[in-house]
Amino acid sequence: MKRIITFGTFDVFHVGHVNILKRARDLGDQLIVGISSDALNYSKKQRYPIYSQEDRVEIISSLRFVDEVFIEESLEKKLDYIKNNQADVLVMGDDWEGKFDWVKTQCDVVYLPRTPSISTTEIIEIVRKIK
Ligand code: C2G
Repeated sequence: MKRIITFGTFDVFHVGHVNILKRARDLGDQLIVGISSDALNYSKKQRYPIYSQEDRVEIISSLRFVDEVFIEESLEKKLDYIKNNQADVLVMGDDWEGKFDWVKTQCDVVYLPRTPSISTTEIIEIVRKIK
């Protein structure tokens, strides 16, 4: 049984999110997703997500290729989350390339290419321009 773990905010859920979660799940048997809390998101990006953490948890846990979800409170706790969830592989998009190599003592780390031309930020900008 190979357990895959990944992390993200997954705000304004879009196809780039689907693609990384599906590809992550395909690397093993079970997919566990750490969803950034509203507070963590604020500390990283100086804005709160559009969707609350409760709604983001609801959306991600409804996906058939996701087995378990939990709230990620801090980037520094990554090693604890990996240990507690008995994960064998950490998967992240390649915008995080190299950033989590420090957990390689505990599990494999794989960075997957991002889906081009789509992001939450871009969607928010497009919607803002619509009158
Ligand atoms: N992603 C992707 N393609 C896109 C957009 C996002 O593959 N076009 C991936 C990102 O690389 C990431 C995941 O989708 O692996 C979630 O993206 P975000 O919600 O932007 O996550 P982020 O805020 O970067 O949080 O502990 C790490 C953080 O929680 C990651």
